[in-house]
Amino acid sequence: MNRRNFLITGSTAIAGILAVKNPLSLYADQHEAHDHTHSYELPKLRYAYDALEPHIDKRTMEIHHGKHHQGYVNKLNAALAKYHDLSDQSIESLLRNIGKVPKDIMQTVVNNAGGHANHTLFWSTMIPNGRQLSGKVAEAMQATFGSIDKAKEQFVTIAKSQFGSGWAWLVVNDKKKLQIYGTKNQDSPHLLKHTPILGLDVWEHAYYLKYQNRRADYINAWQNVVNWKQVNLNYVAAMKA
Ligand code: MN3
Repeated sequence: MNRRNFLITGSTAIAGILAVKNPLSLYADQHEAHDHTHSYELPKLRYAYDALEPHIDKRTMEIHHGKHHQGYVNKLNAALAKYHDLSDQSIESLLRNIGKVPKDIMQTVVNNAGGHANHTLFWSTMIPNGRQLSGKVAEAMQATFGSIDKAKEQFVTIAKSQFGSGWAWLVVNDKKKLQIYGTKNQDSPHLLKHTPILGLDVWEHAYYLKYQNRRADYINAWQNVVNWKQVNLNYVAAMKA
């Protein structure tokens, strides 16, 4: 291609872009974007569905993220449809201010805003091959629980013994101290004004396809994909907040 042809091709391409971006279509884009700020969305994963294999299998990830998590997001948005202003805040803020949510949708918001926040944290604290535990959170775990091993053991015990559906959590509580506990269903630590920095989903939907009744095997396998680097970032952010 000679220079003259290139210039013609280039200006044709620019004309094409301008034709698409006419004022009407720009307005449509903005309008759509504006609507999106009033609803919650399923976050994209930072890794592929099969990236956590063999510890967490691809099919479980597809259904867990694409169906279960999407379901919480859809039900949350449906519940908030008639209380538009409530969704104009972060999911954490919605949960922390649960008292401001109207009674007729409160439990639906607890369940589905909880489901959305819990799973969003869950995906972000996993990564292929995992990351080493170090930094401020490691120091704090040692100081709070006696040793890293004791902290991990306590977390695993909570996860294994959670009866029925629920979560195990490592949180920064309202006194800025680390704490480990479990919650039922999708109850979020944010409801207590605690900041979860690591969560493990022990609902059967999180592991049944691969592990069936062997929850302990799932919990052990999950420990290979924990992104402790992210947990440390979460810890540092929670302590500053
Ligand atoms: Mn789940």
